Formats: sequence, structure tokens, C-alpha cells
Amino acid sequence: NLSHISKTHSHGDDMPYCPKTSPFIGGPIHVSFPSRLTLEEVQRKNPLVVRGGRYRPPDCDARHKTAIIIPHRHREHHLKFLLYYLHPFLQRQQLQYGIYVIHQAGNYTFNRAKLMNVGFREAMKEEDWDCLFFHDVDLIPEDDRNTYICDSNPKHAAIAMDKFGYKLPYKMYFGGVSALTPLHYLKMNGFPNNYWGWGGEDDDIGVRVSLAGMYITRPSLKVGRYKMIKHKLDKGNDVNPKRFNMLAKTRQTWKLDGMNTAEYETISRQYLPLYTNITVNIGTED
Ligand code: UDH
Ligand code: NGS
Repeated sequence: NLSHISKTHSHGDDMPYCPKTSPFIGGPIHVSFPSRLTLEEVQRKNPLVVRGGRYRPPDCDARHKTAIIIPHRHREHHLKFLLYYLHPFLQRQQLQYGIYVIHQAGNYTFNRAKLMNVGFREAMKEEDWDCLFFHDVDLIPEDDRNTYICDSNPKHAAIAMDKFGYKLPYKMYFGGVSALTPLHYLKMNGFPNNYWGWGGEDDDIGVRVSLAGMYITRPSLKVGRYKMIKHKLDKGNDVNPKRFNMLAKTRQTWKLDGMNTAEYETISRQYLPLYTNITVNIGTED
């Protein structure tokens, strides 16, 4: 009987809102890294995910529309595991969502924060997302009560990582995974474009939050848990020796550098089965 299928897959006005708390949430997740996992298998396990890595709950109208923005280069093996865990995780939360991988072209020094600015602009061009999750590729959430929706203020989600003994490493830490509404993002002029290499950009972003008159919210330590896929510092992402000097000046620079000055050239946009891949030339340090 096909009428059943068309009804559950249509998104007309007749669909009820999803419940405020999803009945599919199960709490702690056991995270391991099966060595033979393939992207095809991830695809097979997520039949309702459509081109570009988009999903809507099949039989209720989602209350939230979340874009996941992942800065990326040469981490395909991490991406595979993240997709394996993240797709089912977001579906259990009954979200409407899309996954964007922002791929830095070339071999010039990596720039995580600038890639986030690209992700913000490119994702907002496609859909009126009400929340953006800025997500490192190597962090796997370990509890699905950590809901991927935004708060009234910028949220730091990755507060309890295994490598820090499931505690916050320092009070102002804002790295790993954070969630902002488009309004939050624009209010703080997005993220800095000039942190090339490892370190400090997440602290700068944290400072921007308060300079823009907002504050950081966090889930509980019990829920904001993440496992990091172990790795060494990448080639092309050396520790940035300028980071402390730059951090000392965020108050003077945040309005002059950020979303309002993010320049880049989009090289390609691919709507892959499990994510949208945007490859971008973000230039070099001047
Ligand atoms: N990333 C890439 N490719 C790179 C570099 C970074 O995709 O070449 C992305 C990726 O999403 C990663 C994120 O940027 O999760 C953050 O970079 P990172 O994983 O290198 O940073 P993290 O602080 O780990 O998580 C660094 C490990 C050693 C740091 C030691 C410095 N004292
Ligand atoms: C701080 C860095 C952050 C970094 C955090 C955790 O010292 O960018 O350590 O690093 N800030 C500066 O360098 C100014 S970690 O232990 O993950 O390697 O995120």
C-alpha cells in the first residue's frame, strides 16, 4: 500500500511537530572504531539521509534545523567515523539537519577558524538554519542527551573530552564543538580569519563571545562527553607562534577581522550521499 509511504515521507502542513523530547534518545553511547568500516556501510545504515547529507524526520515536523560545519583536510579516516556516529545520533534527536565538510584546498598552513566562516556563509546560502554546530572532525559525542540545538547564548558542547579526563581543561576553553545561532554568529562578527596553524583561535572565539555582550553556556559534564580519535599534529598545521600576541589584541581586532572580511574562492561544491563537500581556497597569510 503506497499511500502509507507517501504520507510518511511528505512534509506537508498536516504533519505534527516532533515531541519536545525525542523518544529515541538513549543516553550513553559506546564508541569504538571498527577498522573495516566503509562509507558505503554508513550509507546503508542511514537510508533516510538524502543527497548532500540532509535529513528530516519522516513522520513529524522537526522543531530545529541544525547545520553541522566540519573544518577538514586530510582526515578522511576520521570523517568516516564521525559520520558513522553522527548521522544516527542526529536522527535519534529528531532534528532536521545537514552536514557540511569545509575542505581547505592546497597545502598551505591550515586555518580552522576561517574555514568556519566559509562554512557559515555557504550553509546559510542554502537553508535558513536556526543553529550551526562547529565541529572538529575527530570528536565523537558519547551521549545523545547532548542535543544538537542552540541555546539563548553561544554554547560550548565539547566540555568533557576523554583526553582531558572528562573535565573542562580550563574555564574559558571553547574548542572542539560549539553551537551558535546565525544571530550569535553575526553579533560577534564570526570567527577570526588570521589564525594560521595550531592554537589560540578557539580562545579568540571565546573572547569574542563576551566582547559581543554574550556568555558561554554548557551542557552538564555528564552529557557533554566526547571521545577524541587519537592523532598527532598534522603536517601543515604547525603551532602558531603568534597566537598569544594575537589573543592579547582581540578587543581591538574583533570588529575589523571576521565574517565581514572573510574572503575566499569556492573551488567546488559536491552533494555527496553523506555530506556536502565544499572545497575552498582561503588564501595565505599576508
Ligand atoms: N584539521 C584537519 N586537518 C588538519 C588540521 C586540522 O582537518 O590538517 C581540522 C580537524 O577538524 C581537526 C580540527 O581541525 O579536528 C582541529 O585540529 P587538531 O585536531 O589538529 O587540533 P587538536 O587540538 O589536536 O584537536 C592537536 C593534537 C596535538 C596538539 C599539540 C600542540 N601542543
Ligand atoms: C590551549 C590553546 C587552545 C587549545 C587548548 C587545548 O592552550 O587553542 O590549549 O589544546 N590555546 C593557545 O594555545 C593560546 S589540546 O590539549 O587539545 O592540544 O584548544
